[in-house]
Amino acid sequence: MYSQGLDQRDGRHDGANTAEPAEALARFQARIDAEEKIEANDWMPDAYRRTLIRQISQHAHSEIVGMGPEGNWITRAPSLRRKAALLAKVQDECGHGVYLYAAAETLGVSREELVDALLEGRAKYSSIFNYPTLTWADIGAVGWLVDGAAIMNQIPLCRCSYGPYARAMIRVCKEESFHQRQGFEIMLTLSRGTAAQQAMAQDALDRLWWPVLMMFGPPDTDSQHSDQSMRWKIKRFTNDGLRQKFIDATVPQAQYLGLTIPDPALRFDDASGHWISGPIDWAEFRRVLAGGGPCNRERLETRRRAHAEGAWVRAAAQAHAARHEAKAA
Ligand code: FAQ
Repeated sequence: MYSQGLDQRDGRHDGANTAEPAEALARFQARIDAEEKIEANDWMPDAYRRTLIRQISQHAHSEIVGMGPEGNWITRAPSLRRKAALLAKVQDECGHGVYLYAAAETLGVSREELVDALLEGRAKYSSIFNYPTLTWADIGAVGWLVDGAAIMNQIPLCRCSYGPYARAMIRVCKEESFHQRQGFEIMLTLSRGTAAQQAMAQDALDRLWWPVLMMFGPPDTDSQHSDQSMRWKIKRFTNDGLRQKFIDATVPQAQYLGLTIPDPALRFDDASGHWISGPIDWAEFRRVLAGGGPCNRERLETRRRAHAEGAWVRAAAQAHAARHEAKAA
């Protein structure tokens, strides 16, 4: 019930729907290869549509569930300035969820269907949001690392072949970049602070580093969807490719902060020019996806409660719209 399994209607992701003429599929692929944007009313293979609905809705759910871990700290932010920035960030995340649900709706699903899948535990959202935010430093680390990873993954999505998703990503990325800055600035303040503050910053990095690396998804060898999504130019880089870019960008930032990446095997490889990470515990990733993360249960219960408590708002909005329509008629 608390797992993150997705309701897949036919389980095929290879784009080979036998009912679709080979000629139409070839024309579609030619448009993709020519870097044309696919728009909502254009013909598209059924599997392309389903892949996008899956990815965009999981992304939307991540933004909405992701408000929780930070929302917990709004009332405990250490100053008015920190509180205002955190409030704005959490509101932005809500906005991202709304754009993304709207982008998914252009593919012929309703927001209600998508939200029900989340609330019933049938839809996935990013594994990272099943970890707790235990101290104020976690808010810095979430901004620095989680938003940093989100940007690394989302900048290429601005060039996704599906127009509505690509356009939504442009604004989302601009806002994520402010989020990353505010997180890094919190970490900078703590790491230039007292010994206790430095220890708090290091502890947040220690707990979040590995879960953040898992945000990029399973290793390429285990990624079910990457090959087809790359052919369709939904994804522009593989999971491992983006994870490596993130590690290369983040290690020097940690060094600047005077913090230690909790990976004794981490080393710089002169030949490739990359930071090489030690092994990632993929058993932990699978456990979190199966519902066994530290906060899976709490996150879904919070969403269900928020949805139930918001029922009167939805009812009032619908009544208002119906009155307007009646008046116009
Ligand atoms: N957590 O074959 P692949 C944010 C699933 S936004 C949970 O490699 P794909 C903003 C995957 O869905 C963070 N599930 O899949 C923020 C698939 O399951 P399915 C979210 C994961 O799609 C910041 C299965 O494993 N960003 O943080 C994860 O080609 C701060 C096999 O994987 C997006 O959603 C995971 N980490 O590549 C908010 C970006 N990784 O559907 C608040 C858009 C994989 O077959 C505070 N999404 N899975 O049952 C993507 O780019 C892709 O979907 C990937 C996965 C890269 C996440």
